[in-house]
Amino acid sequence: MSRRAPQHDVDEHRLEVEEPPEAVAGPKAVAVALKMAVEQMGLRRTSQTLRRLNQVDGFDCQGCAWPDPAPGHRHAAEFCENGAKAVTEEATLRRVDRDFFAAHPLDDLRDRTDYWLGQQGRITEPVRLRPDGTHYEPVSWDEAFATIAGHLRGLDSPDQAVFYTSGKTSNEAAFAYQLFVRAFGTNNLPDCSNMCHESTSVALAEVIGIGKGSVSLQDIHDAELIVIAGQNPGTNHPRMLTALEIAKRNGARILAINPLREAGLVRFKNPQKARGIAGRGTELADLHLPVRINGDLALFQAIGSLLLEWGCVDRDFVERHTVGFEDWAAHLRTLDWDVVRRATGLDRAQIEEAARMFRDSSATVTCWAMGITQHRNAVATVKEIANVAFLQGNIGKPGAGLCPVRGHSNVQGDRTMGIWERPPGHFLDGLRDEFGFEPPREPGLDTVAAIEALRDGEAKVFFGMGGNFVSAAPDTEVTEEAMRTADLTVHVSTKLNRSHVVHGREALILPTMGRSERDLTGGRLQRVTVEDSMSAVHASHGPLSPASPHLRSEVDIVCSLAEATLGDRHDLPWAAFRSDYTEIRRRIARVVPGCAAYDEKVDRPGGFVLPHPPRDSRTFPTERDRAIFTVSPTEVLQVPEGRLLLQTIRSHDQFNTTIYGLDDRYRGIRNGRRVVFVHPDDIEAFGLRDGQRVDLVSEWEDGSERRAPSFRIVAYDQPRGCAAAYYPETNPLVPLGSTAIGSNCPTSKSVIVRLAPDTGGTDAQVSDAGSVIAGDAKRTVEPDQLS
Ligand SMILES: Nc1nc2c(c(=O)[nH]1)N[C@H]1C(S)=C(S)[C@@H](COP(=O)(O)OP(=O)(O)OC[C@H]3O[C@@H](n4cnc5c(=O)[nH]c(N)nc54)[C@H](O)[C@@H]3O)O[C@H]1N2
Ligand SMILES: Nc1nc2c(c(=O)[nH]1)N[C@H]1C(S)=C(S)[C@@H](COP(=O)(O)OP(=O)(O)OC[C@H]3O[C@@H](n4cnc5c(=O)[nH]c(N)nc54)[C@H](O)[C@@H]3O)O[C@H]1N2
Ligand SMILES: [Mo]
Repeated sequence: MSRRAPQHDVDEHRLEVEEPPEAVAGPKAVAVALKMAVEQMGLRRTSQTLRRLNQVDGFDCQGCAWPDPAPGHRHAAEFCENGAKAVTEEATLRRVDRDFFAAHPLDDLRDRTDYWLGQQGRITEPVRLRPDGTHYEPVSWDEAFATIAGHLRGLDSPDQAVFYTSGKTSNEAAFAYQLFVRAFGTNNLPDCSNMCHESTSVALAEVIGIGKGSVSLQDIHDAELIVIAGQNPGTNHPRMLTALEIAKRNGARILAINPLREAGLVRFKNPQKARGIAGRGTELADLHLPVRINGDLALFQAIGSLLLEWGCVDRDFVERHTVGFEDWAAHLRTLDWDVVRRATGLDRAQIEEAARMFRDSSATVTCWAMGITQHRNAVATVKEIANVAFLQGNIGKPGAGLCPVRGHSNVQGDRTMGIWERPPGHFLDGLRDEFGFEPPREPGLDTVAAIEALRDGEAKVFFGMGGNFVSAAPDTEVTEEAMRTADLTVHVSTKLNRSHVVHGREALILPTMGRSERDLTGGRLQRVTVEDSMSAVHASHGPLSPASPHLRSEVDIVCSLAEATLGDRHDLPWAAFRSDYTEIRRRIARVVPGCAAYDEKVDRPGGFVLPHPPRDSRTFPTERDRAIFTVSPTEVLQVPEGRLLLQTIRSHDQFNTTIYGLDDRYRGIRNGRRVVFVHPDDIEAFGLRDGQRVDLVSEWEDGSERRAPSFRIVAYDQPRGCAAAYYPETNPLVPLGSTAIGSNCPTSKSVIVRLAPDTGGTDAQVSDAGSVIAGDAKRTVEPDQLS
């Protein structure tokens, strides 16, 4: 399979490569964020929004899920460069209105990148694409709901519809949405989690009894050792750097485990402090282990075996709170160090140095993200991380614990609210008892299974609550084809993206408010609630007036759709939900475990923290009522001669498929995204040269090949045999069938590729990269029209 790169995306005439910086954040970060904000929002709106971001009486950043400091400990500017970009992206004054759609037929929009589409601005009214239509056209809300309801009611079975969620949706909208979907009759609720931390959720649920992390922000501050594995906080969770700085000041050591020496793990200049502006900043990682991609399972086994050998065992914890220790220890005693060396690319001395850091710490927090979860053996790797924590009793005590760092700002809350294709029985019992109908019990489709069902004609309607399914999902060509076979695709969105232009026979875009906007649904000022990566739940109120008077909130959209589809079936309180979200919170309090008195508790300054038995009392609600040591085989991911193991990552200028700009400052890239980072010796061994353009061709076990054209080779330090390139440009390379065992998460961090002669796009005479802001995107509203 192959596809041409969009011409304006092949930016070889502008792309610049320089040395990555030695420190991150600092005044440069503030300057970059403010420039982008003022360009798109104007001065007044910039100050109006950023002032309220992450404040107790303000709104929750729609960027990442990193927690806020306790009330009283927040800065006047409690946000990071990338948080400011996320707000700008939403609060921009650019607009996509009916004239835009009239001027841009789908044939035109289909050739645009996600960057161009996103830069056009906020969508202002609902639009519809009729069967065989050439343009999206305005449609009334009522007609839109009637169209969707007509399709849904016409299905042979509710299981022929798929209801996706991205992780920005508020708890109120998520709860109402899953209630609607289950009342309609299906558990087909795939979400972005299925491509993200699903491996974590599955592994932790099995071994500690709950699929969430066990630490608080205070634990990070108090830790003696912080391990950061497969995560790039400088870009993806920049406010974590402030917590790491505090921890360092308190004496913590930091161990970074990452094939790349990410600038954000090296040195941090806190832009909120004079010291950060003037001085050299804080040294972060004490040790960086440049692990080979996918070597973490073997690495944690090796660390475990050394700790065992050195007698570093918390006997009391192991005896009182765990099962399976003996089997695990026996397995590690047979560990083959040659296999470890090949899997990790590290020698024994390096691993011993890391193990000594564990040995010398009596309170260790281990953090991880996509570098761990998006591999074939990801679930086993997370369990191995847990094994090492159990060994030293590093869970359920101050300064210690397991810390999966989540992605989307409310992805964890959405799951708590029931956005889950495999809901636990007790959750469904709760819904039944509260709402008096029998919810479906059959597990639904996750993201990969949903694509397969669409592809095979088994699913016919796709409904997306936020997100950009087509670009975010693996195997772009297969996914796009699957979407095209649908009878109807619907997206509740703030901005245009590729999922709107690769559509079913009929398509709708329902424009919604973002979190920065004042929600006056039902004629009253509504607030919503969200949960961060550390299970803290709190309220969020947007300060801005909505991007257009025709927008509706996600809650409103769900309730209206439910009324149109279900009529008075099951007699559910949609009108009450819509007129006052307090009514939804009252129901959440009665259905969702740990949420008693929800509405009162979320209003406390800083909100409240959901219960977590391992963290709170060292109780482990697993099948064995204890924490479970598990045994996994030590593996080496085999890469054939002449091939590379490619990981697909985020640049500093994007939020998932939303591209803020074309720079990746911390990796020394300017003005381009089609780059592939390769070790200089590998470049030479392949007879290639730095700066050359190549196609990336992935090879899958069934013999099929996938091609992503025209990437510029950039020599970059990392373990031999490894490579990195940006997502989503590389999603065409990830085979749909290549997923993690146990969680079905696409293996976006281990794709076997070869570098092939460039076939597409090199003839680009003019790079359009710089001109995306030109033309239609100039159609902005005046700031004075808004308040
Ligand atoms: N600004 C910004 N913030 C974001 C996002 C964004 O796109 N932009 N996305 C949000 C979302 S949804 C998520 S899930 C998170 C993602 O946050 P991250 O997980 O930090 O995101 P990635 O860019 O995928 O980076 C993965 C990191 O793992 C490393 N890595 C890759 N393979 C391996 C491996 O085999 N072993 C080890 N040890 N390391 C490996 C990579 O070098 C890289 O540093 O960020 C969230 N926050
Ligand atoms: N190759 C590869 N693929 C990956 C990954 C990877 O590392 N490598 N990472 C995976 C991960 S971790 C994740 S989480 C997924 C992300 O997958 P998604 O969550 O589906 O993707 P996003 O890019 O975050 O979605 C952006 C769109 O959301 C809409 N939006 C923004 N704000 C709002 C809002 O407030 N409400 C509504 N209704 N819509 C809004 C906008 O229209 C915007 O275009 O991608 C996954 N795919
Ligand atoms: Mo994510």
